[in-house]
Amino acid sequence: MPDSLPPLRAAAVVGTTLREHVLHGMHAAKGATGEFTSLLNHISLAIRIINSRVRAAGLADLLGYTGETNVQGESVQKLDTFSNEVLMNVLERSGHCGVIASEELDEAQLADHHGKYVVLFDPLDGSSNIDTNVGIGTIFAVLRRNEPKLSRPSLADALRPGREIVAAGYVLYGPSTIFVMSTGQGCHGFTLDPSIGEFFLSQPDIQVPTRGNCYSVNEGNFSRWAPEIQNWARWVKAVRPVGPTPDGSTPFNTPYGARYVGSLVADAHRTLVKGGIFAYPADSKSKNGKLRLLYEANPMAFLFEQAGGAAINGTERILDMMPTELHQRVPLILGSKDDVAVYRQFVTGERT
Ligand code: AHM
Ligand code: MG
Repeated sequence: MPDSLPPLRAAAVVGTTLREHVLHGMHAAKGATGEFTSLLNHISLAIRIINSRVRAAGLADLLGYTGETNVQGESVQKLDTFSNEVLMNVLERSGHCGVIASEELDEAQLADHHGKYVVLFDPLDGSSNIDTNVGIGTIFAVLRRNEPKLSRPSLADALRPGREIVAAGYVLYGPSTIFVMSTGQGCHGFTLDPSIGEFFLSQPDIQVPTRGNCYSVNEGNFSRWAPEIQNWARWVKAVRPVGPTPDGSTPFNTPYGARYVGSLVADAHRTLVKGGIFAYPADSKSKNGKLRLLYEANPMAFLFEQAGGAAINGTERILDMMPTELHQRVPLILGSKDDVAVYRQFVTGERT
């Protein structure tokens, strides 16, 4: 080694861990008891366990289907079941959850009577991509129960609008494992160092660009969409005249590029980092869209808003929707503010 290298300083070498980041937030919050911090640490533990199995799935006989069908009518993969059991187990043992609900369970589980929190999750999103080694993920939202000391946990604790979320995140098991999280103070990305099993802050304060140049949608559904959605899809592919944008940024005159993985976590993560738009609209087959409000759309919407982006169901802000059912589906459009605004204009008829 050349002796001209400067000596390494620990502060520059050891980054901020997820644990430290969460703890820092707790110290800043008045009256914090440490339960929220402990809950997030439990979620992080479950994620590291799921990650280790996802990484070795082909070796551990974890690929393929269980032969069962879940409440959504979808075939259950072995990794779906495993991920669900890990999260359930870790969350129940945390003692902080009054209600736990998962894409893989028919009903919400009413857990610890004194648990202050509600955790809603999709344990393994993009499961149709598992067997082909394409990016998959975990998505979750945390809400605070109403009056946990006075009332028993109930489904009503979970059926709250997304604007009441106190923390949300997703994990993308991609080339590296990335954990994107927000506790309402910005949106931050952490990368897992697999050699020591610790998440380190790698993308502090993520900001979605105001406008992007990619659209992400399953265009195989084109013939099933309403005419206004078809018009939007024609618009993103059209060459448009250059004109000034409202914020004075670079005008776009080329068609948008298409990027669609088919795993919400992967498509949303790319959109969060690079800008543009992700859309899963309603269609004649999926009349209310395909994605689930409580554990897919709401946590993503929370993260995108924290990063300066937007999320709507076509016309309405996702976070303002009042859920009526645990597994409710919703059209989901999220991404750069300007791109989401253009989509909305097509839906409302301001653009044709
Ligand atoms: P899953 O949670 O059962 O995996 O299903 C949700 C997935 C999303 O990850 C993705 O955005 C969408 O469904 C893909 O649907 P399609 O195959 O219709 O494009
Ligand atoms: Mg999913």
